[in-house]
Amino acid sequence: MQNTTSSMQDTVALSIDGSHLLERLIELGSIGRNEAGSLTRLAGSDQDKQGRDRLVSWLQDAELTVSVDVVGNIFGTWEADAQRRPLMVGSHIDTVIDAGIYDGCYGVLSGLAAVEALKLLGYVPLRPIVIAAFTNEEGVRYQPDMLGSLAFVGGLDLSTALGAAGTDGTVLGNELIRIGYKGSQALGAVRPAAYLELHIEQGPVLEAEDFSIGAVEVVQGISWQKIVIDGVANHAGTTPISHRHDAGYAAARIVSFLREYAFHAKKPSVATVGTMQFEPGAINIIPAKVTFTVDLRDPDEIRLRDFEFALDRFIQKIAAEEQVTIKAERLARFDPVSFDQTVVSVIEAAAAKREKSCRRMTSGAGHDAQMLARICPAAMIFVPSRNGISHNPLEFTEPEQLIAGANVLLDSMLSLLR
Ligand code: HGY
Ligand code: MN
Ligand code: MN
Repeated sequence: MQNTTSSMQDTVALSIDGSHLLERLIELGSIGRNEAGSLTRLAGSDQDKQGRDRLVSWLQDAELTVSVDVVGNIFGTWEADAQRRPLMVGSHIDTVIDAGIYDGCYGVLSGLAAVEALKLLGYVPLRPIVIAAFTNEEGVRYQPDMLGSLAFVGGLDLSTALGAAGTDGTVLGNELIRIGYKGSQALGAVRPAAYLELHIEQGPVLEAEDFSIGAVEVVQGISWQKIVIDGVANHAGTTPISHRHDAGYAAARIVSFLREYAFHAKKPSVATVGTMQFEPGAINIIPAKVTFTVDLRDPDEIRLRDFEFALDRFIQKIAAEEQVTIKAERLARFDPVSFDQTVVSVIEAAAAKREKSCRRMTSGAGHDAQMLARICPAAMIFVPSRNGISHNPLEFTEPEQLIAGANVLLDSMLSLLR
């Protein structure tokens, strides 16, 4: 796509303002910290509002048109020929509990930095460019995860999205109203021509193999369930083992089954029990009820289904052995997603142009891009995570790696805009 300053782009080594990006990452990462200093900005929370407000002010400073849709997705649009579908660049700014500062925020702020770099150069886009921050990508307080982008692409109806029940008894729609982010823009009012998402890898691959950039071609499948085990409360001292209906024991058996199955299934199947509550929860009462979550992932849909089936069979076995009742409720289920090969190649070419080593890879984490891929060509750019750590305050990526990734995003955007 030619434009008034395309020749300039070819000659001037276009780059984002790296120090400004790093400053904003740190500033946004300072919003939502408790007195102990840990960072949590769960979707729809006061902390989420503070982060959203800060992002909106940055989008406005960049003279983008800010809009919010009915599930709270935030869009900053660089207006151009409205007859042409926009290029969308996005991610999320909600976080997990006790989070790092890069997950999601890095992609949104790098998209903004790329737009600012283009504006500074006098670039005149012939199609709109939209920076997006999607609601509740993490899925910690409300399920499913990627809820905002899923609703945006038409994968979740509005009432179900707004009616999502929080782990804390709240309802997403009410919280969005409370924090002032239940917008008026209809779902899917923006139909992107293509979507790019820059994100930290959150895993060990790029660092272990010494690559600067990941050109992501697949996001693995995700299966989230809530398991409720009902046993019988009884006295910890007087109840013979043979007389027990111990919900805690049954839960422990399921947790170890998941690890053994995933371990013997060989990589890349993974399983995680991240939350577990005991009731009534006393040292000397055999647990009457245990509620916990199961997160299964695999890039192969058949293997993921096999895992779900094996878990279901094991649950039935344990329920019969311990004489407890076990119910499973689906919280989220997304098949593996393959990204658009043209967009993946654009990312590889952009990395090569910057002389950054790049490898194609699968994402172990879920991302908004896997939802956008349902409605337009989409792909992701990864940068390394130190020690492969994420969803942890130790999450870290070297500044020069962050800046390299943002410049590859900028070049990929320009290629797609052409
Ligand atoms: O769970 C995930 O993969 C993402 O961080 N929401
Ligand atoms: Mn993320
Ligand atoms: Mn995350």
